[in-house]
This record gives sequence, structure tokens and C-alpha cells, in this order.
Amino acid sequence: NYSFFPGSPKWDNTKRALTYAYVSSANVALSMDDVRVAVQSAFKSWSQVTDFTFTEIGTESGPVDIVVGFHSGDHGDGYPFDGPGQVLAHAFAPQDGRLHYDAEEQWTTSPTGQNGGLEKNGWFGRRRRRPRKPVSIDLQSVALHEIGHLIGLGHSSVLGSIMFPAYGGVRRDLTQDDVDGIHALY
Ligand code: TQI
Ligand code: CA
Ligand code: ZN
Ligand code: ZN
Repeated sequence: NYSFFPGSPKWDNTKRALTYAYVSSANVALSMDDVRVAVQSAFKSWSQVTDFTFTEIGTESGPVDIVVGFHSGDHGDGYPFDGPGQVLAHAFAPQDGRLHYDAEEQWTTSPTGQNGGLEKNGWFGRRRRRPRKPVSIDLQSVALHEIGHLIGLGHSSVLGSIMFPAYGGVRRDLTQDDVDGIHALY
């Protein structure tokens, strides 16, 4: 089932219109426009099942609630990234708002074929040749998971849920367990 962080931290009841901005310390091959579209879609999925709205603003227009960015190696928050593979991204519990992507991963916003593709079963299906490392990782799927953390969800034991702690290939839709979890918190 779904879970929360210890003590169930959540965003204040007065904070439902959240703003976000991009601040990166590393570059990736993707265009920022593609990144924006993918991350925005992930935010939209969560806003459709909650009272939250997520609006991108520029950092110069004042304080933002959520800061999204790409970083590599030690980037100053005590949780250094580890190069290609393993840790893909991390996000902090409410009301911190930091969402960091490991810039050294093979990110994609339009996965095709292989385990990067949109096939139904992803890594959980009956695959004969299970790759050790994904060829490319779907930015939107990871964003959906990390935004779950940002708004207060821990990991779920439900296989196939967005908050299940294993990258299962492309998964861009919240499952009932994810929705139940966020509804139990807010
Ligand atoms: N990053 C871990 C994660 O997001 C970091 C992490 C571990 C974490 N424990 C946490 C973050 C507790 C917040 C709270 O789970 S990851 C997946 C998944 C990762 C993993 O790079 O391992 C996804 C990032 F679910 F596939 F395993 C995104 Cl979708
Ligand atoms: Ca990594
Ligand atoms: Zn970080
Ligand atoms: Zn997680």
C-alpha cells in the first residue's frame, strides 16, 4: 500500500497553488522545452486528482515553492548523484520542494522500443532478456514519482504503482493506489 514520510509532512492547507521554476547546475542533451512539457504533464496528472495547481514561473519573479533541476555528482545537498545508473533523481518531503535529476542519466522524453518504449508491461512483464541498465529513462515517469514525494507520498508496496520503488519502464498514469494515498493525506 501507499505510505507517507515519517510524521506525514504535508503542504499547509493554505498552499494549494504551488509555483515551480528550473534551476540547474548541469546540462543535459534534452532541450529545456521538451523537459518543460514532460514535467508539466507529470504535474498535471497530480493536479487532476488533488486541489493542487502547479504553475511554472521564472526565479526572478520571487520565491518559488518547487525548484526542479539537473545536477551531477556532489551538488551540495548531502545526497550526491552517482553517475549513470542507480539513483536517477530525488525529491525531498514537504515543504522542501527540491526535485533534482541526475544529469548523467540517459534521459528521454519520447521513449521508443526496448525497455524505454511504451509497451504495456515495462520491466515487470515476462521479458526474456532483461536489460541490466535502461537504455534511456523516461523523464516524465520519473517526474510523476518524484512529485509524489514532493507532495508527501512515500513508497508503495503495490507493484506497478507510480510510488513503487523500482523503475518499471514508462509509466505515465497514476494508479488507484497513488490516488488513494494522496487522498488519505489531503
Ligand atoms: N531515487 C529514489 C526515489 O525517488 C530516492 C529515494 C530513496 C527517495 N528513498 C526515498 C526519495 C524516499 C524520497 C523519499 O525513490 S531513484 C524510481 C523508481 C528513483 C527511483 O533514483 O532511485 C523512480 C527515482 F520508483 F522507479 F524506483 C524515480 Cl520512478
Ligand atoms: Ca545515477
Ligand atoms: Zn539533490
Ligand atoms: Zn521514490
